[in-house]
Amino acid sequence: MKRRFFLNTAAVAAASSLLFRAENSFAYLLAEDQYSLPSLPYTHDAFDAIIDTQTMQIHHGKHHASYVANLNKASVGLQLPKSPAELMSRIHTLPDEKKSAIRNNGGGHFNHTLFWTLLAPQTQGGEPSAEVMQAIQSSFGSMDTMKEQFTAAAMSRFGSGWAWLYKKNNRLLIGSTANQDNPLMDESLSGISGKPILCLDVWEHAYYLKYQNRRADYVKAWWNIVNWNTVNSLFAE
Ligand code: MN3
Repeated sequence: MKRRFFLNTAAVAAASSLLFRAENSFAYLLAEDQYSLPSLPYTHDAFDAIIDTQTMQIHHGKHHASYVANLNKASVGLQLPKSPAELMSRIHTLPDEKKSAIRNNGGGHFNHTLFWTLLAPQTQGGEPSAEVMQAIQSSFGSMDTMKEQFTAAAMSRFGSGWAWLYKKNNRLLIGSTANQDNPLMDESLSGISGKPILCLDVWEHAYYLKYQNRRADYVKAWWNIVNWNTVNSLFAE
């Protein structure tokens, strides 16, 4: 009974909460295949008006899959945390010869796994909770201002990277990171630190087939498929 409820009504939120669970969530996985590609909680054509089917197929099945495969390769011989979130917080402590491969591919795995849970087909993403709205208002003044600042972060990230809304000391902040860095990494690597509750992939592979050079159109359309239910869960954890 409990399990059915979990799968049917909270699958997406649960998937994202797995990312942040520090203990034995992935303990059953074999050491040589420590990390695995999560399946998507929707079909590849779920966002067709906003993110086209082919982009979803390539982005998840090729790009994300490569990060997982390369992370597993780079992990051989190392005792790494099975939780992707815990792995992020340890990257700065890794030996130099392994650090960049695990930073890039582990970051890629963590970021994409989180990103998928933060998308929902239009009308299915819910609304910000009262707590999230209050935090947005106290940190930015209004939802519109938060969206403007987030969009500016996404637009001003030169080259490949991510835009983030993240929680730090009970405040919400907005920033961006290069490549596959994220706010769970040590600030000396990523430039920002905190707990991410919303993210947007602004690598060209995320939008080029449909939008080409028009990143602004992609960012504007993406707001329509934000999964606020996941944002609410991440904020509340
Ligand atoms: Mn990507």
